[in-house]
Amino acid sequence: MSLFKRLFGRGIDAPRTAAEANTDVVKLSTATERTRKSFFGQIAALFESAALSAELWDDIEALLVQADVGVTTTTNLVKRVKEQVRRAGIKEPAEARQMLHDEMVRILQEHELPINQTAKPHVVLVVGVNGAGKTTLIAKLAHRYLDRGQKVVLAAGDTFRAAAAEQLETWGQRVGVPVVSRGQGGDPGAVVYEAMEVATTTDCDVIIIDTAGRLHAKVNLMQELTKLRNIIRRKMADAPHEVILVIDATTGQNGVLQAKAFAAASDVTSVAITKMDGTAKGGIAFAIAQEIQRPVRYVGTGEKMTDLALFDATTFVDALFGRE
Ligand SMILES: Nc1nc2c(ncn2[C@@H]2O[C@H](COP(=O)(O)OP(=O)(O)OP(=O)(O)O)[C@@H](O)[C@H]2O)c(=O)[nH]1
Ligand SMILES: [Mg+2]
Repeated sequence: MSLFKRLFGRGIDAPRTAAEANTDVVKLSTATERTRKSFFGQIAALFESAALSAELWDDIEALLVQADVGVTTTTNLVKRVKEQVRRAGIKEPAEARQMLHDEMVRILQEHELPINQTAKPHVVLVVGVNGAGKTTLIAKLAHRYLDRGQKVVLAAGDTFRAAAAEQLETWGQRVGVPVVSRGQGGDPGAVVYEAMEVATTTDCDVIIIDTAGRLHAKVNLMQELTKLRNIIRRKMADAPHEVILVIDATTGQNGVLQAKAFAAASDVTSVAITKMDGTAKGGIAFAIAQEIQRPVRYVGTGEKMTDLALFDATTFVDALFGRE
């Protein structure tokens, strides 16, 4: 199936033309360059060996763990591929490589869901630990939706951190979308309520809500998110339509565990992996898909508003193995 066909129907911000789909591919490919040139390059090179030996599989396993695929995910993955190779009687390393490739795609596709974006406004809640890249992701999403002809409003729901609202306002100006904000110390619930009203009265297609990554020690972040969700529901019963969990690719397995706790406590619908451009350990995407059990929907590929790619499992694995 062509990339365009795969991406088509993945929401109102999916590519509308083959050329647009290609920009997502180029960004994913560029952002995974460090991973491709290090661990996955070495894996690809191992498959150029003359024969499939136990040692070769051990080396591959070690490289996958080093690339942050995670010990459990790696062990299960290699076990499955070895079993498939044995059953199919495969002797050619190149064929085994294809099986590993396909199995890796399968891991990433396992939790994929059809995306339904028919509600107006489509309400997106963005959550994640502090510094993960939530606010930047929101700016990128706003830019992407705007570019697709959608009318967007942002809600500065992080009223805890000093300058958080200003950061979102600055992004709003840069991107060219309105931001509902009450500054530091305001009630996030009131901000969200007002933004929902603004979205309805100004005929917005999409509302994207920023949230705090950290609160006072005595305030439970998860309870706050539940409260926000209830306020949103008072305005629109089936919202939020998307809850995107933002995970920093550079935080390693520890970051995945932290995110897992987050996902367990909030109804996350998908994951955005940020800072893929800043790591050689892009294998983290597999650990995330396995541990969080949600589809990866976006990848952050840099600090600019255009540095966002819609995730596609096949494209991602192709990029890691160095196929264009
Ligand atoms: N290289 C790179 N940097 C990124 C990416 N996404 C975010 N960043 C940087 O990461 C830092 C933190 O990003 P924010 O968007 O402020 O993170 P946050 O989750 O909103 O943080 P808090 O509001 O403190 O919870 C900023 O310096 C961003 O420029 C990315 O995809 N690539
Ligand atoms: Mg923020």
